Amino acid sequence: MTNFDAVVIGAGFSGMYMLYRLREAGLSTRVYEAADGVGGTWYWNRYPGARCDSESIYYNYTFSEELYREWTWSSRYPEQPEILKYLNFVADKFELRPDIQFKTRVNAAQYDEENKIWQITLNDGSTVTAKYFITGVGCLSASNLPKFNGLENFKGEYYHTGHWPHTKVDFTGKTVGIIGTGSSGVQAIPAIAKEAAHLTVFQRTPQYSAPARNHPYDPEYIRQAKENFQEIKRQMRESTGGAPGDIPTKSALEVTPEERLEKYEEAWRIGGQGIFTSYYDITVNEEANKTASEFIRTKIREIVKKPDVADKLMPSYYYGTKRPIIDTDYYETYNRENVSLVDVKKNPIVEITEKGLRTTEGEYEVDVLVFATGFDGMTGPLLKMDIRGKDGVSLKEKWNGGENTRTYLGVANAGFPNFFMITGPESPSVLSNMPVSIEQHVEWISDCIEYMCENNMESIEANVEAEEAWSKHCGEVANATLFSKADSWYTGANIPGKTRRFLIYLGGVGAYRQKCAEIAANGYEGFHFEKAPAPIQGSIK
Ligand code: N01
Repeated sequence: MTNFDAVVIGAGFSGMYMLYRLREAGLSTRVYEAADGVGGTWYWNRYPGARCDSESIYYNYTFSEELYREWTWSSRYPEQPEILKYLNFVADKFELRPDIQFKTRVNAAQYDEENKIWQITLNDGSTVTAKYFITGVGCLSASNLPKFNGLENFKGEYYHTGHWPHTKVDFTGKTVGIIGTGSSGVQAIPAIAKEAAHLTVFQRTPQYSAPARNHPYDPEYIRQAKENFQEIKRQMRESTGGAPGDIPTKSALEVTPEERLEKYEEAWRIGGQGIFTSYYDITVNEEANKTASEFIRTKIREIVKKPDVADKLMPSYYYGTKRPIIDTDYYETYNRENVSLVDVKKNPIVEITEKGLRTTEGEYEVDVLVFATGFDGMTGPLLKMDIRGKDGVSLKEKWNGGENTRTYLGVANAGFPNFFMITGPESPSVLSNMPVSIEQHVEWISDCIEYMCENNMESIEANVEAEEAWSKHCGEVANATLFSKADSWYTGANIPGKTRRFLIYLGGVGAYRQKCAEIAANGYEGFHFEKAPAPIQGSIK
């Protein structure tokens, strides 16, 4: 049986950097990746219009200044192929591929308490062992295809945005139906509408979206970013959301309506997430939230020419409590003659038929169905595997359908020694600029492993009390906001049977980093170690 010091799952941003760090530390490391290439999210999400909603000069690794200087982004919000190209560039530069086994899924992992080793079962039935078991599976990699009656009868083609084919899907001359208007749907709808003969959007919840106003970068702007790399990196790491920028200090309610409107108009003109970050209480105070929500509703009424369509597009939940979306011509697309909008909250989908789908109102015939129905977020990717810790207890059993989902810092689990999750539940993860949070976790984990090697430790495990306290803190921070009020994938409300819990730490990237650093500096407070009986042998330095 092959034995590694560390096994990492996933070759996206997380797994690639984890591999780099562990190899630098002298550990024999193997990454398993289900796809046939690197990229993670950016490998799978190839739907038309897919692009990032974090600004590209911040949506990259910062561990290597050389890398930062060598790579040049074309535009503010680059499309999926460019981000995938970047990740391939990183894999080439650091020669990562020889330690990644592609087209291989990890099905199960079991902690062998006696030998203090993880036994990891792959999809070909073989088993490898590793002292450290690390997941870099992302928060949004388990796609959610709701159980629609009759899908098997559909005679046309159908696709999920999170699992898009690698060859171009040609919509020319076809009638297309798309279900879902989250970030994926809002990006895909304008792109598909340009090609299809007719596009019908089946919308359950209308969304707030602001214009991205993507544009090619001015070479001088890029030159300055590269010049100021160290300062940008510091600001990203100390920020709230993972990108430089002013932390809002004012309440939306302490300024005059005129001043507020001017601020929102300016944010709308510049594009991006400016409305979301304009005042500190947008996601905390209902009245403050209403000012931003109403501003966007007014914009929708101005853009969408047909009043009945505009009415259907009016969102009513608290703005920002579902992922705030940025778009390119989303609302404008509803002015096209070849696009229609169906309200499936009012008239729910009853079944998928041979020729399309039926709502309570009638049947819609389509050649192609696109499911932009999202993901089983946060815990879904981890629970796709059968991960078992001490006493054979599985993560699924421990978390009990979401009722008991608890972690320590979002990186470790009581009962699961030597198991680390990169951007796991209850870390800042998806409510931050992901690469920043990924780098912080990877560095914390590799520092911890090096500490264990230096101190001859055989295992590390989170304490139950520390885990409970962290989970409680995480919940308290979330409950002080409006986030937990929304039916979103943030809370697990999109998955039937999943207990509603808000599993993202909202304390901010900088504060979280400091907390994790303090815990490490205090000898890994909240964890307990077991010493190795004899000095650790092997490839570890
Ligand atoms: O998924 P979603 P997504 N019948 O869950 C609808 C990241 N991301 O893939 O709101 C009818 O947001 C559902 O309706 P409702 C980003 O973090 C980033 O779009 O539940 N409709 C909703 O409209 C994002 O938040 C980027 O009522 C059904 C949609 O499907 C996350 O991924 C780009 C239904 C799902 O929306 C997920 O986004 C893309 C049903 N049975 C994604 N079930 C960028 O960086 C679900 N829906 C730009």
